[in-house]
Amino acid sequence: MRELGFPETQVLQQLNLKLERDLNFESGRILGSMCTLPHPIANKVILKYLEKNIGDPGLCPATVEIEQDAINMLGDLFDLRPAYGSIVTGGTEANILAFWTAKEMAPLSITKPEFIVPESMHFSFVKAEKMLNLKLVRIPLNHKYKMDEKVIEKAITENTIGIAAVAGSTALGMVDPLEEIAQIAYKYKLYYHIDAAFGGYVMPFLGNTKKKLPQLSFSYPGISSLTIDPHKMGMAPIPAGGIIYTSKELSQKVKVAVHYLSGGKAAHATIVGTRSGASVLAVWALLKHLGKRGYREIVSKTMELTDYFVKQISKLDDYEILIEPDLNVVGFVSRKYPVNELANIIRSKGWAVSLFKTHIRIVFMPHVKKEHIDMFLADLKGI
Ligand code: 0PR
Repeated sequence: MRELGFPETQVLQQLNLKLERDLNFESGRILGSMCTLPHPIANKVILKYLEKNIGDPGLCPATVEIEQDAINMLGDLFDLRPAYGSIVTGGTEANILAFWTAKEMAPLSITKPEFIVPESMHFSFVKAEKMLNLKLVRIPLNHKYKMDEKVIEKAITENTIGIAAVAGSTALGMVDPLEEIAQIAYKYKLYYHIDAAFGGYVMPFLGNTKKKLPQLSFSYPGISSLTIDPHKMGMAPIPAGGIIYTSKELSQKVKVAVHYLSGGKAAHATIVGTRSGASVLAVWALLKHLGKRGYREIVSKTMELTDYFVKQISKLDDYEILIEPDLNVVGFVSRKYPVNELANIIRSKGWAVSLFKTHIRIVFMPHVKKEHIDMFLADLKGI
């Protein structure tokens, strides 16, 4: 580090120059990300309230109230009134919190806790497994890339403490049979967590599309918690995740008390300590500004583009989609090249796509437009 700093303009110029190599969403080249260009209102809110630390809640009681309001608006999307929880750093923190809560809820007699999870789980579950000393019991996916409830029931042992399902899987955006799994969780009195980090901001806004998806609703009994990420389809800047619990008791299970804060005594129910109040306010502002109609419009455009891509790629002899998508995520393969070779070729043409063992993943986020997809399809034809 230099003794004497550079002038501001020079530092900003240096950054500009250094960052030229990074991709940006506006280029339309990022086809494999679950994040997107944040909505302008969120950026304004973030800039204005950047200093707020909701980790010292007594300093910002109004922000605390607004967080509760945002959680209630999110809960309301899934028929949960009132809702409990926090705006956190992302899906990883939310999922870890859910597993931690489940562990705290489990009978003390269970010394080797097991959690039933889908093979399609996000790798944050593995982080939770390691941190919390759990054993994940992986349920293989059926031909629709979903968990089968009958297999789940067979996997339950005396050590099982919970079941997790996914609503919008990382690899293919598939939705597990949520209600059937809830029935099992209810029957065996198990904690049931739904990872809707991606699907949470999509499923309530699908409207009258022909997609026949399971209902994501707290109106049926059995659900304990839900991950829903504003920094994915919620249009919020990073970091913004959400954890929602069905009861106050669950939302307080991992609370740690703190006595000395400048705003007075508090209790943290999140993993991070110092926490962005601005992120919380941005999530609230987006929900208020976009409303259901605004999110419905965003989701309907991304779904239209998804359908367009599926139709167009099906016309190409050399390619095949893995499965008809549930949400705005599509997996495809080539008949000519193994999938990793195909990814290399696509990437060499300047497209950022995700590579899974079985397929290439495209996520039709709001920054992806038809002209980008047409260019992408043209490149695919040429391979
Ligand atoms: N649950 C699901 C179903 C997810 O897909 C993800 C992340 C998480 C939880 C964890 O969320 P955080 O990353 O917010 O902690 N899914 C994306 C993925 O793995 C994350 C991502 C986003 C990766 C943008 C790359 C990227 O460019 O694809």
